[in-house]
Amino acid sequence: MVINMGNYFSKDIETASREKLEEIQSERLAKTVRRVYENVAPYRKKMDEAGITPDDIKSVRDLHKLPFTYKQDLRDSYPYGLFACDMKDVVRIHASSGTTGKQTVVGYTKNDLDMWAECVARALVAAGGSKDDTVHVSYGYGLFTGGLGLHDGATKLGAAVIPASTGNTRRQLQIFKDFGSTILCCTPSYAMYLGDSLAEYGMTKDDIKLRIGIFGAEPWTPGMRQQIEEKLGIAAHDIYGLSEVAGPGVSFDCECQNGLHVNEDHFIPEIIDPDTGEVLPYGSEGELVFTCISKEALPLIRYRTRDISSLTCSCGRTFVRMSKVTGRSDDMLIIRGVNVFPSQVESVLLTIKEVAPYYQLVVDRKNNLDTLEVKVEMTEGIFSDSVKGIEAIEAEIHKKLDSVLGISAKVTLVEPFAIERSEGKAKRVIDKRELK
Ligand code: DLL
Repeated sequence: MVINMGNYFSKDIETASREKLEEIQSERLAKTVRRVYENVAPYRKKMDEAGITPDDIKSVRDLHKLPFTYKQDLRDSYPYGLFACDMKDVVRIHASSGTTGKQTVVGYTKNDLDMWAECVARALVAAGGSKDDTVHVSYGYGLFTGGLGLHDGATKLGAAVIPASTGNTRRQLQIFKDFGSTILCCTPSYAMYLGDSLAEYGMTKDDIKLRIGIFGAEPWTPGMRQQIEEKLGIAAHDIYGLSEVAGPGVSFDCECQNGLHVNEDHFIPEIIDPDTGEVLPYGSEGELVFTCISKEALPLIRYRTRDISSLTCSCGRTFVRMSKVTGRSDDMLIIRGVNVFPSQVESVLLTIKEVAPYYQLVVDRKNNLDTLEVKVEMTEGIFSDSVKGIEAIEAEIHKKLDSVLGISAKVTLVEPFAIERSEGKAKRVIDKRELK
């Protein structure tokens, strides 16, 4: 296996020994814990309550002693209460997209932005990118971290960046063709949509030069990867991140396309049992937790992501790999006693060409019985491309869902773009039972 590193400057750390990496992590962790204890009142309080002092944290092996941080802690300290630096040193502010409640605000110093750009540049290189590429960024620019995150990473790499942002599909395709975009960065569902739209605008994948995709910000299945690769003629790579920890680039997949390497010199990952908080061994599935060990403005300690994944050893790069995030712990639904994950629904929808992978699960309770409705967006070309009627398509989805989920669901086809999106991400679950 040839590792894509080019002459990239992070080669040393990405292939360092585990011992060397742990040494760096331990030193950075101890420093960070001391800094938050001294500068962030809510952290000091939490550590005092847990009976922990900065002197107790000497190495990564002491990490488990520290209390967790939750999204609620950021909300309680809204907007800047968990910042560990002086506001005059903050040079950028972003906010999370707020798909699950009030937005959370995050800040970066100049050094934080450099570190973040470096993490994203590593992702681009691992996917086969170089300074000779033309990087087309179709994530949203603004408070969302996707647009500027990929932008700064590609700039750091020395590539030519096209800040296309979201929307106006015809224009995006025209830019692919005229400007010669070689790397596309956007949500996987938008990549699917762009692939489907080529024909509509009289183009084929041979009219464009795209060769790599850097897709993330929402869960996507291996089936979706395959379809995007075929539609656009590219290698589709996964990039993961969350605003609270940094943004895109917390982890990324490489040429193996088999798990995402965590940038462990900046973020220490753990997998825990979401119910008990117990740290689980490599290979076990559980909730991802990250500790930021090099950030200045917002170094979150043991941050509970709610994302479900597992960790495995690496493939040549030193950094540990996390499995593709299949969903969030708060996305898993228990309907009539059966566990239902949105990714199961997606895998069914991918087998039906008349619908897009934009869907929403609406769960309710009627006469003490849970009900599930699956709303699915039709593709724009449904009526010209298919001879099936809407009822026949709904019935087909119903039947397939029944066999995959093991429960019966009402299926409703809705117009393209009818499902609410935030920063390109569809809101996939509405659980009305919580409100009753
Ligand atoms: O979505 C950052 C990002 C932008 C990542 C662009 C990748 C590309 P937030 O808006 O704070 O930040 O949302 C973070 O999105 O906790 C996951 O639930 C989900 N998520 C992000 N990347 C992936 C991925 C950005 N590759 C939340 N696979 C996270 C699955 C992902 N879920």
